[in-house]
Amino acid sequence: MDAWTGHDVPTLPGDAVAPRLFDSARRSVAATTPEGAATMYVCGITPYDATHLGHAATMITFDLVNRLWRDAGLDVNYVQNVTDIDDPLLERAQRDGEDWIVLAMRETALFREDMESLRIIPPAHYVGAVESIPAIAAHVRELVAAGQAYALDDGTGDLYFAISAAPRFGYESHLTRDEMTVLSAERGGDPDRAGKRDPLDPLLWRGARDGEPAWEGGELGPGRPGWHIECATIALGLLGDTIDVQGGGNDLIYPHHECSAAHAEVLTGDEPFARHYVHAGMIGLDGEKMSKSKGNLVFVSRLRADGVDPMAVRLGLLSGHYRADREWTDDVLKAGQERLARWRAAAAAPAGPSGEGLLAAVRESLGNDLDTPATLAIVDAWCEAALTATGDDESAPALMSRTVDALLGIRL
Ligand code: 5CA
Ligand code: ZN
Repeated sequence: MDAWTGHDVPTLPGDAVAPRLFDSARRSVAATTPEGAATMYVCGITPYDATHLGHAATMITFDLVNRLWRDAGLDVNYVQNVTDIDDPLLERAQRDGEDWIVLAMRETALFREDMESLRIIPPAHYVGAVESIPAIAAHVRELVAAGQAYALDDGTGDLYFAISAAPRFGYESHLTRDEMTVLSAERGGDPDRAGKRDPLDPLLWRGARDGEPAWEGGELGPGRPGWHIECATIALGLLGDTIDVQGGGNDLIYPHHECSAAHAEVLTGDEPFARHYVHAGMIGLDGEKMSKSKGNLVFVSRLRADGVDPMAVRLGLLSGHYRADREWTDDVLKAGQERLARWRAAAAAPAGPSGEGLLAAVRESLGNDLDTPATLAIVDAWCEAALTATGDDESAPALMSRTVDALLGIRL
């Protein structure tokens, strides 16, 4: 499907290196080391409601990775999916008496607008689950043929992946089986379902049910794809066997990213699915994770309709570290608005401290696992100096403006 429209990204003088990022599998920060083009797959929305600030924060996180790789002179092949068929979408459509396709199309269109307003560089490939069904079904057939997947014998036509086929299962999330069982039940899995070989085995293909959409699966029979195989198939098809970064929020560490990696690694003969599993913290409101199912949401589109500058929203979200679970409050937004105004004023100053010095410091702090709180403090200090007529680099305000545009996505 179509992505959104991008903006020009300024190029910056001097050299930069690829960022160091925390990897959930290693449990430490490590340099990203793309060979040729850098490849990134980010888990996108399930379009049954509007984009909230949690989605925005996660998309901004991976937008920074994209920007830092480009600044380091790398080509970036970025893929994002849209889970445009899954249980939550069908449930919401049913609740509201709406056609699920209309719902998905409307919310995806709104997401595109929100992403554009937040100056997120669009992915090279924006891919829906529905359009990927033939490729997903082919992968499921391969897994069945290899004995790595099995059908339940309850007549439903539901097929499961045998996690016993994935020797490294668990390497990404490092959870105990008990923890996995709890999370699996909370996040779309069905550990209690009778007839599975292992309670943690994830669904690969759901046999057709009355009143639910279904697609031809060849020997699988009609049905629709499971969630984890969707992302494994889209990533493998467009990015190859091993990607540099598999990204998403930390609510996807288990089961989604563990199971996607297991599917992919079994399909490719054990090539590691990702060199880095990178996870953004959860944005909360009133002490709870912002989520469509809880309904405690602040929508990007609502803020835009209220006349809030998306750059202030972006600065608000960047003021916390991407890995931290953190709260969105009115004060976070207010601080973002004030900072934006200060930065704009400073960019219009006649001179300031060294622009090259600022650029080097920003590259250094962002390259260090996207340390945006430190980066914002560095830019704040430069602005303070420029506004109090400290420093005589007349080219610095223009370079400061290009720097925050290119690396932070903040257009002054
Ligand atoms: N379609 C699947 C991924 S394949 C999905 O999780 N969709 S979603 O709409 O629930 O979330 C879209 C992206 O936003 C995911 O990367 C998810 O991890 C992230 N996300 C969801 N809620 C939050 C939140 N409160 N804070 C930060 N990120 C969030
Ligand atoms: Zn995903």
